[in-house]
Amino acid sequence: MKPHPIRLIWPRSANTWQDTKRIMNIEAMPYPYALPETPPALILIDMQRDFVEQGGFGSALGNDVSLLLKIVPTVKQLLETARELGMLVIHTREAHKPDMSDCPVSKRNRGKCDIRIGDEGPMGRLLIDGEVGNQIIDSLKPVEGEYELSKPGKGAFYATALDDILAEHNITHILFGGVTTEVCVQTTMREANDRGFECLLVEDATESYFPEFKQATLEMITAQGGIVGWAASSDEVIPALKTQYGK
Ligand code: C5J
Repeated sequence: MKPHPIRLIWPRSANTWQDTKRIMNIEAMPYPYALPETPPALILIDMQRDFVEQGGFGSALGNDVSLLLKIVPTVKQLLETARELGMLVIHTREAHKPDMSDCPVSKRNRGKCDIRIGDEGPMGRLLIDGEVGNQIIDSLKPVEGEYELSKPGKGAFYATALDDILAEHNITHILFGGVTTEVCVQTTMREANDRGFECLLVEDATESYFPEFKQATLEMITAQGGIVGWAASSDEVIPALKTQYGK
């Protein structure tokens, strides 16, 4: 894969406390999350059939996908709120090019499964752009004005335009949902935190095939004074967003 060109990047300055008029706080762990004057972005990670439905990559790895399906109504509520309030919405899909030139051999070979990334499964080739299994599930399909990013890595910043999109929209705060909590969601949140974004994970809008890993992730990101960011439930997040940004 072509290496990312070296760019001289200075820390963001737009999200210092002086720049941000705080009106509304969200009750969160480890302490209240202060919403900025202009709406945060919502990033929904990999709500694609490959992970959430039977016959995709997740089930090929031997996971029980029903756990992930349970969060769909909450993710939908969050998405509808973001749409109603005109928030920037970004959907990601973990996807490789059909020629798999962006899939490291190490990634394809990992694990002891019968079918691997790029192999034909019940919903087409696993984790390949354009295949049925690679689509965002019907109930969360992106609409006009929303971004749909295909990402070859676990983190959504790696080899994508995410950083540029967020800068273009002057985003300083990001709300996260999606799957799986400890893999692509956590990786992306850590990448965002390092880039200076104020990140909050909506805890009932994310899920793992391993409930104990989800719990550990929530604890890890919020530990040490929110070393990666905040976590809050949609019951706290949605009303606060509506109060802060509703007409
Ligand atoms: C995984 C993801 N678990 N979206 N991908 O391989 O978390």
